[in-house]
Amino acid sequence: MEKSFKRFTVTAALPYANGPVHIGHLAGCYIPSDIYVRYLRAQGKDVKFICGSDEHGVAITIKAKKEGITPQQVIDKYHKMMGDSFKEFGISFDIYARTSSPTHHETASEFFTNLYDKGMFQEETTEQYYDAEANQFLADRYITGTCPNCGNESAYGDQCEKCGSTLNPTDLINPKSTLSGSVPVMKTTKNWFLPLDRFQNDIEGYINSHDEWKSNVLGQCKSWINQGLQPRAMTRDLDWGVKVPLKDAAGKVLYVWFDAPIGYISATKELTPDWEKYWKSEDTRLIHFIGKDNIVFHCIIFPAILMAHGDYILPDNVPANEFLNLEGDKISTSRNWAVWLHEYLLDFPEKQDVLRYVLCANAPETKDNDFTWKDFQARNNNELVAILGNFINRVLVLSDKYFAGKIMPRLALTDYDKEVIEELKKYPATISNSLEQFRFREGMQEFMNLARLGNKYLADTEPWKVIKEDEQRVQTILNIGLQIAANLAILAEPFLPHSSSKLKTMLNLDKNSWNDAGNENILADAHQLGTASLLFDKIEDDVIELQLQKLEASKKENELQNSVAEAAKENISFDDFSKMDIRVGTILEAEKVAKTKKLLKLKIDTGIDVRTVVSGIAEYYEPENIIGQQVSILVNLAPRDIKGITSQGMILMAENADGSLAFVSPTNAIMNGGAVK
Ligand code: B3M
Ligand code: ZN
Repeated sequence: MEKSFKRFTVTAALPYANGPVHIGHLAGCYIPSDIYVRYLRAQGKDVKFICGSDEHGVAITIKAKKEGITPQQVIDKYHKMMGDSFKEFGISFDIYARTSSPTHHETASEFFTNLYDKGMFQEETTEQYYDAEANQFLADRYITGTCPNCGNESAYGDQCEKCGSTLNPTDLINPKSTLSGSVPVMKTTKNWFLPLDRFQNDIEGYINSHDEWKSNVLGQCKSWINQGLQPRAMTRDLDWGVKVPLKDAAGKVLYVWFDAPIGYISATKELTPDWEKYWKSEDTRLIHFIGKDNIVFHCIIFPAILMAHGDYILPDNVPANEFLNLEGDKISTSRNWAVWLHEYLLDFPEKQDVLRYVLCANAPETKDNDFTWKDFQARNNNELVAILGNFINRVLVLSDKYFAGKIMPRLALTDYDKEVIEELKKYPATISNSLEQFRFREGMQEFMNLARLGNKYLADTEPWKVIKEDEQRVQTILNIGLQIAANLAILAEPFLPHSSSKLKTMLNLDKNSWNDAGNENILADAHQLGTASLLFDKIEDDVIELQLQKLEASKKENELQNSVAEAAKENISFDDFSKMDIRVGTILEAEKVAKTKKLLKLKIDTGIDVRTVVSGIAEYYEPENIIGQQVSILVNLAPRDIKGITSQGMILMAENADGSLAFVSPTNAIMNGGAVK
């Protein structure tokens, strides 16, 4: 039985304020939620779209330590950055709040106190991992180790991001402190646990009553339930977060996954005095959009917290997406392997809809997917430009040319015209059907099919030829073409909001309701169109090349930062060392060794003599650029024959992470023959 709802509360996961927004966030959560909300609004539904920054938890304090600034500075920096880029991109939150706000601290505290007063928590003194060097308990991301379920060696103390399982620090194999790298010790501490085991039946009943949920979501929930729910600590020994509102709880804060989902509620409070009906009324439909790593927190832990409270409705659906990769590699903030939204907006101003289109067309709805710049270019050029943009442009330009941009009445209809009109009428319902089921790729595909229909209609009817003998027929053709364009303008809004409003301006159309679409009479006879302009333009190869180079550079940078030096060799005596006679010399001549790729033949002034050395550096230095360069040379290496040349000595080279080589040269000019010791 379909329940009918009076209003909607739609949330998008609160991103940690520890880095900018990237395309993985957009594809996983923010684009689908925004499409859905825009679709609801277009139907005149009462909806609140809630988001904000998640500003607590170890993710923030770790970032602060890394950047050498305070946690407050971290959240201020990234909260603003994320809020601004979401806005410019066109994610239409009704509020973008933050969990450091007083309203949130109060709301989360009250929630905890409410559960505490009801006796919902178990107070337990347990042994927790402690970093004796850093003097700190190691919660959540302060501890890493091997996941007992999948063997991932960098699982966190609260979660394995690889297999999605939720962990306790004591589950980790070979635990290690991320603060000092040391092996942690055990120390006793008191915390408050939510006995999830007591909710086993209720949660099971709840999940089982939602067999309409996406299968990736149900799969994770069921595996959790089957393992048996375990008590979970809702407090932490940390100093960053919402203070535990109890007397004997100094130095303790609420677990970030206790307070963060309550952030949806406090944000709604900040948005409207009417907030309660969006959270406590059975005729409100609560929907959480998230990425797959957040599934258990939204489908099991948060619902258990809401059940424990008792006054709140439960999530009615949690349409989680899988992950998006980038050029075949996992997106990673710490490795700087991402396309950052704020950078995209600088590099591609006015192209918000192109990214929305590509990320929706490629959304990881049922499995992980890959974003590539080549695909971005192809979808822009072959789909947005060639199909949608081309159709709109043709129909508008022809109308302008033949009828001065006026809608002419339809006259006699052919069977083909009637067929096309019948087709046209089906689109809103078809697209709705996909969107209601959270199948956004499919919905957008259908939308594009309507543009294809328009293109085909023009190609088949050829108004540019017919005009020569039958102007009345062209009136009809362009009328139908323009009605298709008007339908596209309305139906585009959830998917491509910027283009939708541009197109509405071109058509001089002020209809916004979804229900206005699906008919052939949107534009009345004699309606005057606005001026045509291009909806999309072609993206050239050099633009894509630049983005690829940017990624390549960040990959290199990373390799350098993350590569570990080889272990030291065995000790040697000073005597061993002093057997090597290393001198400073100057390169006098350099030339490529014929028929080799790597070798240069160098003439070096060693101060002792001028000698020839063959060196494998041709991939790193052009011969003409190194004349006059001072280098270090081992002069007492026995001469060797290389490609028929006698090489007398060896130039010392330093090796980089990627295997590339660079001279070891003095920083000041040194006399030739000066000893290196
Ligand atoms: N901040 C996790 C994340 O960004 C977390 C989501 C909270 S939603 C209430 O992946
Ligand atoms: Zn795992």
